[in-house]
Amino acid sequence: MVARLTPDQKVACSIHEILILMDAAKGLEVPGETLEAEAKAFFDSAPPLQNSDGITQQLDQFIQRNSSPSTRRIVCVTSGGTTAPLEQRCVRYVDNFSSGHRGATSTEYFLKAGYAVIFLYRKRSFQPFCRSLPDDPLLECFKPTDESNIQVCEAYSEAVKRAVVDHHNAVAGGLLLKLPFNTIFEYLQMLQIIAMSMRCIGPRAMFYLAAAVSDYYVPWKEMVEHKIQSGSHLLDVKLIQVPKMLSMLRKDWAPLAFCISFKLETDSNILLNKAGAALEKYKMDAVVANELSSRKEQVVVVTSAEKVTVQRDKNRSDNVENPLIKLLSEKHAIYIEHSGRCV
Ligand code: PAZ
Repeated sequence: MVARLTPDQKVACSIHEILILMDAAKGLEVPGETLEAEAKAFFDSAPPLQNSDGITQQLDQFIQRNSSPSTRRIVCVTSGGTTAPLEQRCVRYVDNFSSGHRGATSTEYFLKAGYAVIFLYRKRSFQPFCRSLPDDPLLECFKPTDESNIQVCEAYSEAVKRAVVDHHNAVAGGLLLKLPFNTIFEYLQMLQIIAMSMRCIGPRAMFYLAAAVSDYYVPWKEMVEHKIQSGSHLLDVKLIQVPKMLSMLRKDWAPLAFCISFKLETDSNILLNKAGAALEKYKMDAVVANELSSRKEQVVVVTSAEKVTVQRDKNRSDNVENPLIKLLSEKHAIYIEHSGRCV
């Protein structure tokens, strides 16, 4: 697909318009047999992931530590939005709105439910245990007492203490592994490495795919190296569809895992149908359907058997993620029991 843009500093904003155009092309199905070839082409041409050996090593240690002889469940939570760069030496990129709130908050509830969590998150997105802190915690939570000392402001002392202690306990206790990404290339390569590493725990693995993943990207080899210059009135940007890696995850990377994907729409009239279609197409165990403006209030968990509405308990000033993780954790336990393949 070719999109025409005006070449100025607002490229990242203008991308919104071409995404609307490209949405119309989403209905075009990719024949099943070409998916693997497309996925291979994506990975073959992606810029190699930095420190992939180090990441694999961290994962192996984390999974080992949380496996034998324990029967602890491990969830990979993906969080925040991927970027699709327009230049190899990237100045501009296609982005999306995702803040990472869903992934970060869910991570806290998964830890409470006894899971070990691999948190695959967009750099600078929301982090677990930081929900009660202000936007700029470093500058707003601390104050100088004299030239060489700082202290926590009274108003935030409890929140800072809780965040630091809970985060430290989870990471130092070997229950939380945090892996950052920026681009769609990094995200998909890391997801693949994580899934392959988690294969050995079979159905005890869960994927909770809350990240908003780019639908379209510029293949690395077709991307210009340097910053796009603003010399003419039109800028041609050719974006192609990102291969549907959910199918690869289900079929090849982690076939025994319990897989939850998310479906976001702005039109509530199409949301549940789209979630149902994704459930079937990608053979997910559940799809969490959410509508943009109400996503923090309610979601619908769609499975082959039922559609369950999960709501935030306003009286307890709760998060919708609390009941959501309870429900998914119960479903995962049943899945493990029924799979009969628990390792
Ligand atoms: O990150 P956030 O808390 O601002 O938003 C969460 C979300 C809406 C990105 C997530 O719930 C979701 O639906 N992720 C999948 C989006 C998609 O359909 O690609």
